[in-house]
Amino acid sequence: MNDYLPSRSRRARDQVARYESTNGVEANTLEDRPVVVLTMTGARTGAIRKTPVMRVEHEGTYAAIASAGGQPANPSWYHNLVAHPVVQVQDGATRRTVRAREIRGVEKDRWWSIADSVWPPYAQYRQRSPRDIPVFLLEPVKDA
Ligand code: F42
Repeated sequence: MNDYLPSRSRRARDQVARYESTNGVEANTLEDRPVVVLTMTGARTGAIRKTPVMRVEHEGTYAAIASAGGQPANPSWYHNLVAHPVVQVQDGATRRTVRAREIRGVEKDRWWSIADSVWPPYAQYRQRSPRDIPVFLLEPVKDA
């Protein structure tokens, strides 16, 4: 059950395919802002799922913003990260195994300011979305 099921979104799956096949040399931006690729396990299918998200990084730690453009519902990948938090983040040629942890409160506020500096439209998404947009920290998984 671990086959790769590409996204229904053509833009997302094409970006992932080009990003992966060029080690992030191509298809590495959205409107000139940097992008990374998350590889995860589907919450319901157990299949491998991939999605591009903005590259929100600070001092070696990454965050993933489940904004889905401010849409009313969380993106599917939100549920995948909750169900199976150990995921992979590809930044250029570098792939890291990380554990996704949803953050709240002061910690979340701090990461919003980092995220907004990378992708200013996040502030508009927060204003217009009826949901409290989730933010995950992607923390390195240490070897045993
Ligand atoms: N979306 C963000 O939320 N944040 C970003 O920072 C972001 C940046 C970004 C940059 C470039 C780009 O091209 C797209 C970007 N997006 C960003 C959009 C993002 O890639 C997703 O398209 C968007 O967030 C919507 O996510 P989604 O997972 O809802 O995507 C839909 C269209 C989708 O493809 N669904 C899949 C499908 O084919 O049906 C996946 C379904 C899935 O994962 N199913 C799970 C399973 O078990 O397999 C179950 C999930 C469940 O609901 O339980």
